[in-house]
Amino acid sequence: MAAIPGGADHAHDHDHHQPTGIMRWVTTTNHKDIGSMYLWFSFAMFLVGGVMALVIRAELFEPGLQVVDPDRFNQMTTLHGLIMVFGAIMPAFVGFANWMIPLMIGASDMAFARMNNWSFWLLPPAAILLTSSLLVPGGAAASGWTLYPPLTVQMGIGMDMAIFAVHILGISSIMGSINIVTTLLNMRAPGMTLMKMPLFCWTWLITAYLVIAVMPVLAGAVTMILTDRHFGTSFFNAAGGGDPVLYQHIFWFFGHPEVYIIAIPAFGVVSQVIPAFSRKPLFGYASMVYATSSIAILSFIVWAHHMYTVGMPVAGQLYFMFATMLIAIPTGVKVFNWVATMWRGSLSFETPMLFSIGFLFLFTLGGFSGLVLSMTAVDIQLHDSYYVVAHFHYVMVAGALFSAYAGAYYWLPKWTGHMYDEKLGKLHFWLSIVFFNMTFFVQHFLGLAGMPRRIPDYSLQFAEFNMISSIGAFGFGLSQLVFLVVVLKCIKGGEKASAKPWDGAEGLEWTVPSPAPHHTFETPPVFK
Ligand code: CU1
Repeated sequence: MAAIPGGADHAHDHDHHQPTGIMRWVTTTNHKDIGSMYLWFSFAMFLVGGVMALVIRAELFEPGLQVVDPDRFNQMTTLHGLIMVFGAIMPAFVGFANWMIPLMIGASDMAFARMNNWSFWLLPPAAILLTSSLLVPGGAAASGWTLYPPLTVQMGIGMDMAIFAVHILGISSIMGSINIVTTLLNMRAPGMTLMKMPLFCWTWLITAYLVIAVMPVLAGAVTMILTDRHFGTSFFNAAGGGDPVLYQHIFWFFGHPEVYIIAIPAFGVVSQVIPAFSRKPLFGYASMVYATSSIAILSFIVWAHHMYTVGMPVAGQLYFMFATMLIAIPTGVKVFNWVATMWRGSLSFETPMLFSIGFLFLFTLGGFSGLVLSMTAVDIQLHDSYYVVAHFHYVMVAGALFSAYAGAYYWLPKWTGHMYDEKLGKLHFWLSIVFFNMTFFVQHFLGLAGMPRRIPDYSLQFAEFNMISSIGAFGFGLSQLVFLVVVLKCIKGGEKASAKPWDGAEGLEWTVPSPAPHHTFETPPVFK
């Protein structure tokens, strides 16, 4: 091989000195290694957050207090939310981004390969900090994942640990997003214009901007809680001239775009999978890009639909109601495009397609219950009820988790070189979709009947639906172990995957030479 200083040979030379064993993973700058670590980490966190959900559902299996005391119960709801949002879903999609973006655009790696390593390795300490706060005096934050003051100004040291963990997790996702933006804008193969990028790349470009815009807002909000707690400020303390409602405004200015930080990469995955299993190109590519961008922009101007009950002026309520309803338009465009992609396609229903169609049905259902909640008059009745819990689990689980599964099954042959066990994959899908609906569909009825969220006990009238929901939750939790079996089996062996295992409209990432020419920013191109 001809010697190109700082070029391909540099990488080649490097191979001889590469650390092995655990040090390989600690020091790696390879986007595939880092992608795999993100995915494994997020699955581990998914199981930890899942166990907490099962503690919650065990307590709610029947009326009365049986499993945990109310304080522990509240700590479970808080950590379940924080872990699932920041530890499971977001890192999962950053894992997909790391694995697939360089392959999709023909880049050799992410732009900042070492920062990529750092972004990942910030996550385990943050996760340990957050979960170990259960062990300190007073226990973990018991405020719910939204960390509303004045409650959070008064809690014990577990709250400080949660704040610090949120800071670290935020830094990690900001660095990951800077890496993604830089990679997508600077390292595309010649000829790949922005409007030729696979849609997954587009969705991550938009998501990364959202992350960079709103994670610092959350960091600001929790830092203000921190200074209210320890440094004598009164941002959120009415006695000192502050206002607890201010926190809600700042938090939800982050929190609503956060919903789309979770959902938009999921849209991207589904937009890769549905065309492949329809043997057709994606319908309405340009409209997908514009719709996704519109959703992202609108997500900044609807935040107070989470706070209709704080006593805002009617004009404010009306504004936030109509602005929220506007989001249904670009979302409708996307759903229409996915359906039109399937229309008259040569469909097949392997596991990735099943999860994508499951996503399509159930995410749309979650969108409609969101539309119900967007109406101020209705929301004032349903605020802080199980209807809200049902709504956002349709968005988070059937939306984000199902599409993550769609992507994982779709790309497992690319990642491992083996086909996964299709029978087990389908079993995983059907168990998931049945138990998911058993868990969460009935929660709509609980909410409509007036059952409040974040409460460990309830009156007898809610008993039946809670029992159904809890059985569903345990079924759902156990079903996820099928996925673990599928992945381990697939890594260990199985039928060899061909270059185009789905025999259809797979994207560029399946055929691109890998690794591509060496041109990350950290080994600058040499001028000849
Ligand atoms: Cu929102």
